[in-house]
Amino acid sequence: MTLIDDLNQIAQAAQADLDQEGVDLEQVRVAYLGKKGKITQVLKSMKDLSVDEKKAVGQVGNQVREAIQTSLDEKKEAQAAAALNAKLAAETIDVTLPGTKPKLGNRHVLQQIMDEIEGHFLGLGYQVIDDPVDSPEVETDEYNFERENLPKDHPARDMQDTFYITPEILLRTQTSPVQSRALEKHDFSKGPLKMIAPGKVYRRDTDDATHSHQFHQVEGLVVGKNITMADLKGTLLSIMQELFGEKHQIRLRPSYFPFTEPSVEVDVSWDEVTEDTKPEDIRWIEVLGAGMTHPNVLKMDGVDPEEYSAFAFGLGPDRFAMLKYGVEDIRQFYLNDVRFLDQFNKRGN
Ligand code: FA5
Repeated sequence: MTLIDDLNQIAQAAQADLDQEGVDLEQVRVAYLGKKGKITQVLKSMKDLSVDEKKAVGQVGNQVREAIQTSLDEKKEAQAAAALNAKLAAETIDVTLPGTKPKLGNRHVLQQIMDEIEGHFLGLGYQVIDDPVDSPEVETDEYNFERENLPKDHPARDMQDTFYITPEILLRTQTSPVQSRALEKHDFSKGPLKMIAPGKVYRRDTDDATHSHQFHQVEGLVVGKNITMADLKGTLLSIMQELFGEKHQIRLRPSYFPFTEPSVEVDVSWDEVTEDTKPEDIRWIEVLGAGMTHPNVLKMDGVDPEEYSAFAFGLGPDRFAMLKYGVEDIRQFYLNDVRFLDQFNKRGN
């Protein structure tokens, strides 16, 4: 067998190797074309041949080398293309599959109630004060208590103990201080003051099913000429019927707040009240405090009580939400449990 036959056999063997599935191209290259590869070995044994024979064998050797190299290159390209195709096939997107719906945020149930209250009072021509400058949660003792007719030694302060930052600066216990802040800025030559102030308040109450150390209030204040208790009652009836339904009634009971005189506690009927309902059958639930603003408070805010009168109220949206939706524990509103909050998702997403 001649060296040329050897070379042709090597060419066939290389091709056979390259045709194998999943062949390692680098291994084939080293085995056939490498320094110690099969072609080099054949060419090394040429030394005993004549010059013409050497030329002929050398030529075939080069041809075989080139043929193997070309096959290797082709195979390399084919392998790369196959790898790319496999990757593309694996990454195919099935556009007919249902998409993943992004979860949209939703207004908190307490915010929903406050927005409802706000909407009602905006309709009655009230201004809404809820910015941190005119309705700050960090208040002074003066605005939170003293201007509300609660001097430092007043026993009624016990009902609203709070978190103090300094002896004079505290977290507000009620939205009532916004009354004084609004009155200071109000220009009566432009008409009466009608405002509500929704916001967060804080008390050193121990958390339980009906108390939270941080909760919400919506303050209301109307100051003008000839404002009477009848205006207060009509206003409160309108907001209660907005929140609980047209057929619900309210009841005013005498109460005490240092900043109103007379003061009332307001109950709303749990069930609808019709002409046939007997008064003794109505179940009443206490929902807010209100009253005619004390002359001292008006005086401290620079308003002449001989000329102007006023009513004020402070309601708790947390308790409203509990009543409206039958929530038995106020703490549910503050746990941030999405399963609970989703029940009030009006968008249904
Ligand atoms: C006040 O805070 C008065 N400033 C209300 C007021 C304003 C009266 C203007 C007259 C004129 P009171 O402490 O009762 O009052 O609180 C008002 C409402 O806040 C309560 O009816 C209740 O709904 C809610 N509330 C009070 N304490 C808590 C608490 N710890 N957790 C949740 N809600 C509370």
